Amino acid sequence: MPGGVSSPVRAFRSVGGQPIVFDRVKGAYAWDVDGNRFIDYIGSWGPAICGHAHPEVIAALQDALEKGTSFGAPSELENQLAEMVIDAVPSVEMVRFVNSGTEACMSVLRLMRAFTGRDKLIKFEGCYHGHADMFLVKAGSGVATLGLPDSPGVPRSTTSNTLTAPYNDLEAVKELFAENPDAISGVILEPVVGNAGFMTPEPGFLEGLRELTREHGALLVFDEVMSGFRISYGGAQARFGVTPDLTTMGKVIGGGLPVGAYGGRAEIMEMVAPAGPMYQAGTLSGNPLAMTAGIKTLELLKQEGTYERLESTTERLINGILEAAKAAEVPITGNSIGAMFGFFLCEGPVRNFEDAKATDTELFGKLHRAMLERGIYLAPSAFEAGFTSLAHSEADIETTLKAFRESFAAVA
Ligand code: KE4
Repeated sequence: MPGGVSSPVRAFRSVGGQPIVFDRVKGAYAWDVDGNRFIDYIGSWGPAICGHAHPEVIAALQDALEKGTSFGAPSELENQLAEMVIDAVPSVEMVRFVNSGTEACMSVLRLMRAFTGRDKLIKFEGCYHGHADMFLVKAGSGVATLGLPDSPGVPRSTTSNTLTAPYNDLEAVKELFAENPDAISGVILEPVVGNAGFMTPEPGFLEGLRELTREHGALLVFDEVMSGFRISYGGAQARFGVTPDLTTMGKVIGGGLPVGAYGGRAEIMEMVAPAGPMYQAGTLSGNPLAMTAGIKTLELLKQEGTYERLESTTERLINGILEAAKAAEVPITGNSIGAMFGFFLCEGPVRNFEDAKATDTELFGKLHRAMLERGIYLAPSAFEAGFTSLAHSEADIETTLKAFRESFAAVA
């Protein structure tokens, strides 16, 4: 396998050392093939928000397995999960399930273009919307991690319609609209960024984009593949009170099985085949196992007090990390929202991807290895976020913060 992995960021290229090969996961923990246990702050990059292999999710899957693994036909399950997503996410009146966040984002771009009849789109530097060609322009996540100048194999003709602006920069977006009158189908962004490291929207940024897109007859699209059901049960859009026209989702809504989804205003979604002419299809879309895991996961998340608990766990963690770095006089800036957190090893503030690049990636690599040695598994890149779950206990957080204190002292 290229690089020995199924996805680039797992190869530890930017932090050095050999990747850990997992044998099994449970709750907040992962065990490698040698039996070493780690407290896991990646959680499969988002899906494991209830804790890995939650007993109720596993039990529901066991029951579903008895009834087969794939129908290739409508099932009640996909309707049930669709209703839960529609009830939870303010912008979603209608939803289509696919098999990954990449598929959700490439489909939503086709829909943006079909609905407006316009070809251009605006994305933000450092944001990652999966690996479809049109989005591989100044992308985040693994593209940033590996320091790739985007990617070979992507024809100029494919990305010539992709315009980019710095995150949190409304003026830059205004200029793009002025330079491209009636040509921009919409603006897509991570409303809370987890792929350039962790960045939050400045007050007024999301609201400003909502106004600008409306003014120019363009669509506002929130890519909530990572933030969905993690920032709050209704995602970042519910938390910040800004409702986009379309939303992409993934990760959490599949409870760890392959899933993606895109949804939004019925008037727009009615264009999707077979209701409308915009084609998009998938053999395993809406498959009963992913739907079952997603339904059970959302049922667990919907319970009273879930997000308060996730928020307080994550705040304790990030505040402890900042204190540990300061005690070792290591420059750091960071914060958290909901069950997502992140930090940059630089003075900060980090408002956009340019600022994020000031982070000391070499020092991050040393910190990452020092934490691994102490049994703590962090994202193997300075340009990713951290993920907590309902399974991370107070004791786990204390163990983690002790490891950070020792590691910062060791690498300072
Ligand atoms: P997938 O195709 O990987 O399911 O989703 C793509 C995607 C789209 N949008 C956002 C906001 C995302 O965070 C992602 C995927 N996130 C990365 C983590 N940085 C997945 C991890 C990986 O690539 O291995």
